[in-house]
Amino acid sequence: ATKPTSADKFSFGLWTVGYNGADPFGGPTRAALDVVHVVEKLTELGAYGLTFHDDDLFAFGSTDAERQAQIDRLTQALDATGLTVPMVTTNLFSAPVFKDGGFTSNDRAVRRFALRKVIRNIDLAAELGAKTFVMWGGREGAEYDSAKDIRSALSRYREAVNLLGDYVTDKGYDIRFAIEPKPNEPRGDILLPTVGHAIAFINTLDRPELVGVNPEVGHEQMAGLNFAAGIAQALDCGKLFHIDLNGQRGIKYDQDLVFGHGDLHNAFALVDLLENGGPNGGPAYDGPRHFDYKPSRTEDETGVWDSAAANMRTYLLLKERAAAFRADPEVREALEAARVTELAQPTLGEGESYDDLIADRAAYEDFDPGAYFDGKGFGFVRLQQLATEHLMGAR
Ligand code: GLT
Ligand code: MN
Ligand code: MN
Ligand code: MN
Repeated sequence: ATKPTSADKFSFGLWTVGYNGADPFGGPTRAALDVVHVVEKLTELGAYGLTFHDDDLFAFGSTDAERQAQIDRLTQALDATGLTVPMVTTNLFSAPVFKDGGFTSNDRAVRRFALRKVIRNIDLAAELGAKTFVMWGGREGAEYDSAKDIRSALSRYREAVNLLGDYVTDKGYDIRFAIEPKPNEPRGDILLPTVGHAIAFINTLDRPELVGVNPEVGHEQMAGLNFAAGIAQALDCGKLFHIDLNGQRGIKYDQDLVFGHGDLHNAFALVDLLENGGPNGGPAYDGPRHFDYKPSRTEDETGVWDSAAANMRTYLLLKERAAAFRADPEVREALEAARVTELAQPTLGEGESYDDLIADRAAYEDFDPGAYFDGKGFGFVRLQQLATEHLMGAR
């Protein structure tokens, strides 16, 4: 079951496999890929979806005719292959005009232009049947504290998302928004830097139900955070609308490695959570498994497709390993012994009040915290070793 099928809901950004290898230190190592070729290759490899920014499909500044010609070429390729477009996003970061942001540029004319660019692309997203519209605000931020009034910037961000929420509602579009956090790069500091910041912001919007998050593995790890734990919290508040899977090694520049080619333990925990963390042990998330990685700058086109396949194969291998972990009787016993399952039990009994708790001598007066813990470890290390052995295929 490590051969991807459309039921696995794997999707890729056009900008991922399409990355030409340019970086701040050197030029491209690969030629641009045509969108029709990308649709064909992704279908052949077993993906179900392609996502894109407006500027990935038709160059910034295209005429209406050039834009439409590219949309038509994409639509024909989708019809021919059955590939879908589950998500669309707008590029508010590549053109020089966005160097100080789109929704939160200090320059009001830029903010008005950014909104128009997004609205136009939302219309396209609706036309193509995309259900999610991602907002990655990579240029929404600053290098200098004196340069940006953060509270005004957040007000303008809120104004933008509220307006777009009104727009999709009035148009009757079946589209929800997913904000993608990132702590830095390209800006020195980016607004809404982590999943937690984004969720707190979403709760201040006019239509919070329309907006969730699109967390990226590497972005949370750049902030030193535990990605799987952040995803668990996003699920806890019903905000996991989309997900960007990739790999990152530690707190440094955004590496966008293949999924699993970074913190493999956390990738295992993540797949286990997504696939087995639901209320009855089933999937906790049923949206696209979207890969936002970059084929390394050292690779040729064969390496591009090898790396695309590697993302999906790693996900499916981890899914198999997580199922084996959950099914192992020794793991079940270790989970019990470590009281992992006991955490699901409410701390107070059914109908018990704080008065009842205060009256319960066993909870306090007769509870001896010293004697209680003495000699009784939790056994978390044994459990983690079992997880590690399953991850390694040793059990
Ligand atoms: C850009 C960024 C990604 C975002 C994309 C969506 S664009 O490549 O680095 O993390 O998901 O705008
Ligand atoms: Mn990234
Ligand atoms: Mn990225
Ligand atoms: Mn991303």
